[in-house]
Amino acid sequence: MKKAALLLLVCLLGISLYAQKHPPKVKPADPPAPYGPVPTAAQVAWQRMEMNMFCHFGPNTFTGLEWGEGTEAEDIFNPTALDCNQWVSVAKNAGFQGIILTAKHHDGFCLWPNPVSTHTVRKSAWRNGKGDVLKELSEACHRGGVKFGIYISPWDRNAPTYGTPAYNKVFLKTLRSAHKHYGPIFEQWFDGANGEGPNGKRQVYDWKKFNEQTHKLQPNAVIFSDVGPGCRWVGNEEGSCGRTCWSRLDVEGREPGKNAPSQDTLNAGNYNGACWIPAETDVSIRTGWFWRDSEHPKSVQELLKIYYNSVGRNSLLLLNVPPDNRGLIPAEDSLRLMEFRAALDSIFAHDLTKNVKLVCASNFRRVNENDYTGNCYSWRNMVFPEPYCGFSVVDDNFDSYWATDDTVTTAWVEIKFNEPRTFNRVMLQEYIPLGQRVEKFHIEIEDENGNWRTIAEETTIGYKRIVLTETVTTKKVRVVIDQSRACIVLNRVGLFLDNIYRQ
Ligand code: FUL
Repeated sequence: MKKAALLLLVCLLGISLYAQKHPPKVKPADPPAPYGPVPTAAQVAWQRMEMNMFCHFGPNTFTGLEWGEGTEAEDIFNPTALDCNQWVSVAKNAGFQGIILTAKHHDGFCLWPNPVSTHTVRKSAWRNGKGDVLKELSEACHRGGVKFGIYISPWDRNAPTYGTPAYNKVFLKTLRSAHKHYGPIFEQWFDGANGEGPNGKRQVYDWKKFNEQTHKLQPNAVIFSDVGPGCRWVGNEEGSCGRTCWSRLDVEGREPGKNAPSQDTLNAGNYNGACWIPAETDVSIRTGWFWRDSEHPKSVQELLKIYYNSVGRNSLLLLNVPPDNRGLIPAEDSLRLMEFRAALDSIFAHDLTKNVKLVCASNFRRVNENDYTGNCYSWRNMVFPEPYCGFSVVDDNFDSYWATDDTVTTAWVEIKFNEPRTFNRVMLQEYIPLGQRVEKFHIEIEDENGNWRTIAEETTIGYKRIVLTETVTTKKVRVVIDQSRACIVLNRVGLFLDNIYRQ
């Protein structure tokens, strides 16, 4: 009898080992078709950077102005201890993936020896006219593994040709000189301010040519402006993206500046927007964009609020950290950034879904109901893993996702713990290479009596959504997608406990 039982056990073990090595040869379901406009590979890579550092630096750093007149003497620009390696190390330690520098602000002063301008570092006494901030920063970024981007203001209060068609040619040459010598550039920043030039005229910009040439010389550069085409202004400078935020925008007949979509539209995107133009939230760590001795960095609480209202709302955060008149990031700003980083790490380092064993979904796509295991459960180390099952929302692979059948636009995914867990942040991600779909969802937990209780109701998700909830303790959490514009495609659900930010 004992022998028979042993034999049976050995057989079962053998079958199970065999099955693990030789899963049944069933054709997996087709992946979902893309829905609506979708991002380019460069836009996906850009969005995944999440947080970048902005550096406003130039004559204004020395005059205290926000908008220089364009008449400042070149010698005004005289950083006494410029060290771009320090900027890069601050950025890296703070968790920024890229740095964008004001290579030319509205005053027209160029931080590199632009051959088509006389208002540049070449004309200043700084380093006997041999200095080049673009060179130093681009090289420091390259060495440090941080991506490099540039802001080149089309508005120019110094260029004598400004306000005439000739200026567009000068501006194209300016762009060319920066793009040819300091790349690769991950983002080209065009602001929308368009005031008068030295001759009292306003410029009619040739945006089409500016964008075309940029794409030709820097094919992976995402172009920022009020209307993209790579990414868009979020509509304010307070660091707040819309609670509903579509990465879609209508730009037909629109231009940066006066002819841009309304600030509300930029904040929320267009529900049926024809183009994929995600929101970028630019905001300064201090009051102004340029350094001033009298100003100080925002608190960790304010920075966390900005983080939740930008990265947590389907936007990229571009945080301005202005170098001072020595050419260094002041100690108080870098210390504040380290505190901010430490806060983010302590909140997001412990994802409660990390070791979860069981995830259940009300639906997921497979060729037919009889394939594989035939129920809605999926668990870690499944013998026959299903590519689109619920478990995909807790694995670490960006490209693996939970996806429902083509016709299913309302469904839930449930995370089950063995022991109760406490959290107050729910992080969700849609797999944006296939478009943005979810327009209404809510989060439920099971209470100790076995009743489901809603703890949050929201609209869009997009690349990343962090929902702030009350602090709850539960063994079961459900993300319920109430309305999706096509089948649901979610690649991540994370659960965290934030003991730092006071909402
Ligand atoms: C605006 C500019 O006018 C400000 O000076 C600043 O550079 C901000 C980021 O963009 O359009």
